[in-house]
Amino acid sequence: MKNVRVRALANLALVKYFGKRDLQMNLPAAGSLSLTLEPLSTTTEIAFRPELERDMVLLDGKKAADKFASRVSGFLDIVRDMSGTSEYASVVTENAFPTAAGLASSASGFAALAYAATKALGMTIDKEQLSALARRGSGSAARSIPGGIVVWNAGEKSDGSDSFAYPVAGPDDWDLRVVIGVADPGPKAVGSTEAMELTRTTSPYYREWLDSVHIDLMNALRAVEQRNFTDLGEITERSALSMHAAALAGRPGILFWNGTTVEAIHLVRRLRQQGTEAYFTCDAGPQPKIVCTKSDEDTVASALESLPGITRIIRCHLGAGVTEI
Ligand code: 2P0
Repeated sequence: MKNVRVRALANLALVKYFGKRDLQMNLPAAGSLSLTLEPLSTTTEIAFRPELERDMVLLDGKKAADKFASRVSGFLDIVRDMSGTSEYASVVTENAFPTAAGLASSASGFAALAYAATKALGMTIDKEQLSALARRGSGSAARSIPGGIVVWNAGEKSDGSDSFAYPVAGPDDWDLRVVIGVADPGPKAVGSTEAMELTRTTSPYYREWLDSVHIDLMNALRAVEQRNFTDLGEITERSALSMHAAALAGRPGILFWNGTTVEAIHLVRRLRQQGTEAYFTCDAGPQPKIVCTKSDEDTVASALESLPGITRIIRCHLGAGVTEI
């Protein structure tokens, strides 16, 4: 069967996904909204071959660790079930950014894998079904299929067919920028799935967190429609702080931040006082991510770059959905 090579971008949630309604099907307890981030890309090449006795997975030029390889194989089993093939595949995947450091490599990774595998097997599948499929690999991967500004519906069905992401603005519709500071390039201390489950089952603030997501998502959608950056930015920062507050209140408390992350929050507040419209967000790792518009990007980038503990900055803009290359 044919070789297929695809490229997918990571995404940054402005309204966060943190908590599942179904662990097995990877269904979120609430919707979320994200920006698709160029140039944070994963490139994946796949070929299904009759002579293979198992899936072969290369990650960033090396044989993948067992944990990662079995996650890829588990996902390919779902695709094999859907398509009716029993062939194993060789998968060569490369991330253009630090893997598993809270920079959403699983989002671009499983979006790329879902598209590459279904294409290679000649499956007819629309973008919404593809998004729902990518979700099975990693929840946030659902949001790396469409491109631009994206909403992922929680959905209600138990089979997950209504839990997919769709675009609410194209990559060229609004020139938003994200400046990411790398505060620790190493792998994250707690996995997202584990952190979400611990928060769901032990945090006294989990219910309140979920209630707040519904309101934030509605208001964020309106802000996108109206291109109201102040509203979107305020919702973004609030959503991140609320998510981390719910996780911090888990038992044991989950702390993704390091000292540099906290300094970045202070920095963003100082920038705003000085008239630069910048908003903080952060995911399941310590890297601060600052959302701004094009006119403030240089100011934000040089401020973040000079923060002690930041080893590198990555400047991002809105990018496209998954594509064959
Ligand atoms: C998000 N995160 O909305 C949230 C905010 C991290 C914090 O989606 O368990 O790798 O595979 O569905 O998608 C990262 O978690 O988790 C994530 P699974 P995923 O971006």
